[in-house]
Amino acid sequence: MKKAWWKEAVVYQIYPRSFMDSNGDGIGDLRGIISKLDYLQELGVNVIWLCPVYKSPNDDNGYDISDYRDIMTEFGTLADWEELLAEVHKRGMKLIMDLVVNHTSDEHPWFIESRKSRDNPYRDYYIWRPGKDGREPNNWRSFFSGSAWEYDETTGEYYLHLFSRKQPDLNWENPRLRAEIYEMMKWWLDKGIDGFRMDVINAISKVPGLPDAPKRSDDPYQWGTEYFINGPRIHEFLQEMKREVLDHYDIMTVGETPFVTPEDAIKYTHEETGTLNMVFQFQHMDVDMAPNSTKGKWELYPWKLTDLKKIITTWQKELEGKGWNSIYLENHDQPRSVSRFADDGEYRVPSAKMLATFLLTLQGTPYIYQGQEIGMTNVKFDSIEDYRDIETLNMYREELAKGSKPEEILPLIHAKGRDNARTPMQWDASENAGFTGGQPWIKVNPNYREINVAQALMDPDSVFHYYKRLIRLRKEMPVFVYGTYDLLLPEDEQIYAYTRTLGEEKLLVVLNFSAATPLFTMPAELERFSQRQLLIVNYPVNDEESREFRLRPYEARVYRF
Ligand code: ISL
Ligand code: CA
Repeated sequence: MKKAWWKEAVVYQIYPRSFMDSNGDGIGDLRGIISKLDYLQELGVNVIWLCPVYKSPNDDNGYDISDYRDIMTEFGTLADWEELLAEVHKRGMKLIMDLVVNHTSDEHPWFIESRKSRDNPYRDYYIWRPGKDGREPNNWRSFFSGSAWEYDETTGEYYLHLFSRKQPDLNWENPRLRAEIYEMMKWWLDKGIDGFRMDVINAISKVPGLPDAPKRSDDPYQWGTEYFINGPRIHEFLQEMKREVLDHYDIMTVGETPFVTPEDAIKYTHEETGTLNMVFQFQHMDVDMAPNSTKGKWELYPWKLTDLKKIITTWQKELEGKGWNSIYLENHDQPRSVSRFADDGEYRVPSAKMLATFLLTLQGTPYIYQGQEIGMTNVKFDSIEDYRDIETLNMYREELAKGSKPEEILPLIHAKGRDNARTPMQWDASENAGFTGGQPWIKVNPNYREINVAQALMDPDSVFHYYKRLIRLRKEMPVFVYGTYDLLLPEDEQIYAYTRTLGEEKLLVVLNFSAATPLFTMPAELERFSQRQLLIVNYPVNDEESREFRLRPYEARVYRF
């Protein structure tokens, strides 16, 4: 397997709006991030992925961009950003930027032009269609509820928006648009950034004709994913982008690619023929979604450890030696992993450490989302007034209109809402968690007095220090990065165990995903090793040498043979 710096890296994701506010306006900003770089350096991460910081009217918190070459007013200036980049590099870390090119804001100058007339030179930068029988051009549903089309009075046509109506989709069929995107990418790369995370990049090629989606429910609008996910020209577009832009820089690229299978992912990330270094797949994020659900993520479903194992193992084995995995358990769109996959109450600390062990011992590049390193949890606001996320608010309105009651919808938001990940970073026990001196744009999680960075730094047994130790181990031992993954105990509903093998070196990872105390027996195949050493564990141990032991709730151990 080829070595690469981006395979050995540990990435830390920053959602700037919620990270650190430097000027008391309640909104995180670039100077706030700069003030916390020493903290990230101490954690030991090598790469920072910055969610969008470009000019934006913030309909979707920066994923609706109105100027690709400037910084959002609330976050600071281009000069602040230049300083951030320099300070990141000074500490031996790298910076990757979010690239959102499936759509822009409707306030982007291209769209302002595009909507003016049917023969405007920018008309074809977006996807315009006449209505059909007095309705939308097709029945596609938007990811953020309702139709994916918006009628525009000026020209009497509709434009496509897979996300909010303030996020019109760009028309990648247009070579002039593509050339502009590549120029913009080079502009940032020439400033010295170290790569891109590419937002919904596998949605940029749509099936010509934009056919209606099959009717799978009573809803007037249906998921049309088969007509724009991994669309007909996607690999052609990415090959062109690679040739024009990516190949000319030593960078890392990660595509956000919902709905991909391992087979698709190999096409994107293949060592020889692929275009991206790795992709974010979503199959493990769907483990708690009802199968064949027409409601998508909002239909809750009790997940099983054996299902999670199947998904992860398939990805580990299928990509082995061909492509490369990205490993994540949470991000700005997902609930907190400790609340979702383990226990955020009594066993929060061992749970968060167990999940850290999982994240950092799989084959692939691990991504830590801000706050994960201190075991931040989901939040349960009692009122919809306290929520900010457009996806959540649109779903709430749509469900109310269908007749659901608030007390039926709120539990779904508590479990799956994106704001779970967007409450402010908890820095200390002072008011508003030390995030801001003013009114935060979204309320802090009330548990900040117990769960915060100041506490975590002081306590040698904290989740933070555990992450730090794991990151160091991963840096010291190539088997963590390059070792082959092999699953043990495929049928066990409590214990997730696997080995990693590189030449003569072997790791054994044992994770208890339950509050019970199951018995673990060392696999016979490991008995031929004369020596073993416990590298890291999330509880005090005195049975290091035993062949058989009971795991405590959410216990995690990594042995080296
Ligand atoms: O957030 C989701 C589920 O709650 C996903 O369906 C998400 O919309 C999808 O993965 C695309 O996400 C990305 O693009 C969106 C933006 O809202 C997300 O924050 C971003 O990660 C539109 O730009
Ligand atoms: Ca601010």
